[in-house]
Amino acid sequence: MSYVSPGKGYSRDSRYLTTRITADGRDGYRVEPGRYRLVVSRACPWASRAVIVRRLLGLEEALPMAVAGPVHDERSWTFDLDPGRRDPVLGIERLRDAYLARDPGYDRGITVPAVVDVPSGKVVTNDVPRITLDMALEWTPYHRPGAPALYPPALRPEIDAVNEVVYRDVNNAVYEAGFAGTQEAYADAYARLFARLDRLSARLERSRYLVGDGITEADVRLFTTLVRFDAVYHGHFKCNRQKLAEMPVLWAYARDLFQTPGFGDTVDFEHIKRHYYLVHDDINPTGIVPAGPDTAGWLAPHGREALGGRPFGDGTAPGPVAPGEAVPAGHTPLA
Ligand SMILES: N[C@@H](CCC(=O)N[C@@H](CS)C(=O)NCC(=O)O)C(=O)O
Repeated sequence: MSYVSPGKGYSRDSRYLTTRITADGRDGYRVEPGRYRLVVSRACPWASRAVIVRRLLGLEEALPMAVAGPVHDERSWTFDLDPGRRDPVLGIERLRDAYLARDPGYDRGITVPAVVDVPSGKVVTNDVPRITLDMALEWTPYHRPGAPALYPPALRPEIDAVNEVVYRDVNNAVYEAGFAGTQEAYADAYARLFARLDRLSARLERSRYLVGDGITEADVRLFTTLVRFDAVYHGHFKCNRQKLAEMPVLWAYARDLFQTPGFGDTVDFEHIKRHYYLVHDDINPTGIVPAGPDTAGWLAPHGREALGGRPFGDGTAPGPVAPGEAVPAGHTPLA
């Protein structure tokens, strides 16, 4: 597959299916437990936001999840981890089938995360920035007792402002570096990325979390890029001024989150590496998946309790990972 356009910078297709699942059902899809299926890949940083938020809020039963295999072909993500290589609830082999059920002429990326309406088999939404906010705001009757407020009204302007620069200069900039088709485009993305990481590091030196004194949506969005940094962005995407493990504040911040229930227990380093190094075969034509880095360091003490902060605000940490949702031993340092 071709991800780089020679002579050009990388431009992300962010035209989403923007239908929303809401408490009042204004777009025709009402919040209803068990009606929808969240389709993800654990490799994907955008999908991983939804995996983490779903677990922090305790939506596992209300919004069941389908995990696609890490390596997709040019047509689609596939359910090749499931018995018979088929999602047991949707009954399909490829996520593409749910996109075509929604729109037989659908000609854009078959992307995760996607939320599928189980009765009709149609994708309702793949609107990445909206999916997690709607989990926080629209699914409240189904949140677990003690669920944190990930997008509290008083903090929204600040969370939105942080999210905007983190998207531009971190979440998306690593892709702009990795898929750059000119030296200039690469240099621009690299400079923006590390300048922003320096600023975030200064901010996080004094404060345990990005906004307020507890975990918010902003932390989830930064974490999903940081946790992939040394495994794929440093080498495969050439974001190599330093490794995360060489940036002490950000490394401690990321370890703190990793060790918090709901974060590290959703991360599958094998899926991450296999996806990036095998799917982007134009920038890794040998298809060799690196053996490292050693992930044991994610469990080292981080010392950030000293900054204070209340990870879950007035709430509590989520309980154990739901049955059947554990990341396989050998794919995580936690097991
Ligand atoms: N396209 C979304 C993000 C979702 C996304 O790109 N997911 C990737 C995996 S990390 C995907 O599903 N790619 C498959 C494809 O584009 O065919 C965005 O612009 O924010």
